[in-house]
Amino acid sequence: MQNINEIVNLKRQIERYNYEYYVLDNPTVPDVEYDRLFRKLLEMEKVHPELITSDSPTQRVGGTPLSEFKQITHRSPMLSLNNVFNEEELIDFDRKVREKLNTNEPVRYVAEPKFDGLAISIVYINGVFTRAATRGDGVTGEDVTANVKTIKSVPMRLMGDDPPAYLEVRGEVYMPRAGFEKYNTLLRSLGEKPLANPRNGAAGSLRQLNPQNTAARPLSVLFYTLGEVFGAVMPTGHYDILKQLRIWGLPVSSEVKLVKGFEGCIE
Ligand code: IWH
Repeated sequence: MQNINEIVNLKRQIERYNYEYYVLDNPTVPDVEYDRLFRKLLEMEKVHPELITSDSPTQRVGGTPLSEFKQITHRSPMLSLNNVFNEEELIDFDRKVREKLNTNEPVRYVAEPKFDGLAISIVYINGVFTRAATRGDGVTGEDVTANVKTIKSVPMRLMGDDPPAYLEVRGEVYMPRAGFEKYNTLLRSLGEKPLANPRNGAAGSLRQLNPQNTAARPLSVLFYTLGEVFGAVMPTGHYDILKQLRIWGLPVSSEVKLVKGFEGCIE
């Protein structure tokens, strides 16, 4: 009983430190203290293997190599975005939006960056990380659960007391520049072929059948939209949805702004 409580508290503490370090980019303890707690958890789980849960921070790199990826059909298709390349096309887009909304008022838009990585869908059931799939062709993707688990900025459990029964979030797995350069320096020193660019780096990293390989790559994630949600009342506006994702501890870009009309978009 005492052990259960201690393990539960250790797991929470370590995931909180992960969140501060990888999501907030603002650690509150020295690395050696984090390391000490992690080793303590490993030790306790070795003595009490029956207390190991799938969302334990020690289980992020547990997986044995797969022989292939399972296919997963998305509950709703993962569509791609349309582009505009100049002001005229943007004004045209805005006009169509206002026609559909039957309004002459300026529309409130959310301006945000588009990330160059790999689109991913993650399902949390009762707040626990359960499954991750690539976008694939938009209808069917690959089950990359074990690989995505190794990305430390992906929470294994949502924050807060009342998570949805079923939550699908969608975002982009990407390789930050600094990590990309560092990883290529390592590859070159080993006499291996460097990654062509960060996007290929991210895609190749998620396609590893051995999660240990994925764990060694510098990957990060930013969430930008919802898939299907059951058992929760979600905000209706996109901006408020992003705020809710942040409250759950999911990494969302901070370069997101509510703007007014096409002029706001251009600005
Ligand atoms: C020995 N790090 O991954 C060691 N400070 O809250 C342990 C941990 C880390 C390094 C070296 C670089 C990095 C630190 C924290 C949390 C997670 C994590 C922290």
